[in-house]
Amino acid sequence: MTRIKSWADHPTRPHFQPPAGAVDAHCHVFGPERDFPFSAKAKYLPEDAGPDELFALRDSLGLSRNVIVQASCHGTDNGATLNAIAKSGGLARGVAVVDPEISDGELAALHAGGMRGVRFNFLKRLVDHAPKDKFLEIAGRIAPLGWHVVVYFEADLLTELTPFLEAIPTIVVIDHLGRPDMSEGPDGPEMKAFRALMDAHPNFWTKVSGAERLSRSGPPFDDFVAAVRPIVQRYSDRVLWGTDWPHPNMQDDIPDDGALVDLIPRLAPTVDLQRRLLIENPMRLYWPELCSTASAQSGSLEAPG
Ligand code: 0GY
Repeated sequence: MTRIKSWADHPTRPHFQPPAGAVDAHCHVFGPERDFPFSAKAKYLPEDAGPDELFALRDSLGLSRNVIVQASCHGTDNGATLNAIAKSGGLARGVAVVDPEISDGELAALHAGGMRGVRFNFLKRLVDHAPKDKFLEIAGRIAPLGWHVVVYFEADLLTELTPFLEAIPTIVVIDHLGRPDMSEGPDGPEMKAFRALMDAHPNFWTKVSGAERLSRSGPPFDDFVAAVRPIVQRYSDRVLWGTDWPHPNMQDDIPDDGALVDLIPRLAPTVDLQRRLLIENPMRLYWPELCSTASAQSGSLEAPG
């Protein structure tokens, strides 16, 4: 397999200045392969995109923290993600992918290493198996740690997966809005079905990310903005935003990360919405110890530590 380079070396500097403390709540690291080889089951082989590059991007975009999601090319060996978290000086946390047979001791070690969630991936092009019964067992075991579940699926699976999602006892974060078809506008059938799911389940959150994957119209992603701005408004206390750097698997139309940051004020047009999306919501989920009880309810934060 040829190794894929899926990110731009010199993204533009965004015009939008994120508020101090803004969190990129969906990004990945790849390798470095010499220290953290890719899984034998990987469906794509990326070039190295390690913590140094991730943190340089964070700084150049004006962001403050990262939530690093274990990428499928590393399977259930979370070493590369843990390495990046360890190098972040407290400015990164993570979402793990775990084997159903993982021991309690290994889960505790992941927690100590900064993991705060597990990801269940249902994309057939990325994983061979997605055993719902095993996933529910894992969900039951991570709940006492205060973790949540991140799920990645495409819109054609939404109906079939709903009973499974409803059985998860934690917050459920849906990656990239469950990948709806946006070509029919904000009220297309898949957007409507997604909103109905969010309406019915107050413990479901979503990431308003992936414009570069979901948009049919391409930059400046007007169709994505039209479909997603109402989502940010309606579920303002349970939305997250992320770059998705280094954009796994993308080979054509590699996005400009600066342009993705410039989508933020179009998705979240007020300072209050931007603060929830970029700071309060991700901090509650990933750095709850920095949010006091009273302020977690009112939405304000302790000084970052
Ligand atoms: C994403 C999307 C993708 C890949 C992965 O773990 C992964 O490999 O998540 C994808 O190919 O759609 O959010 O990173």
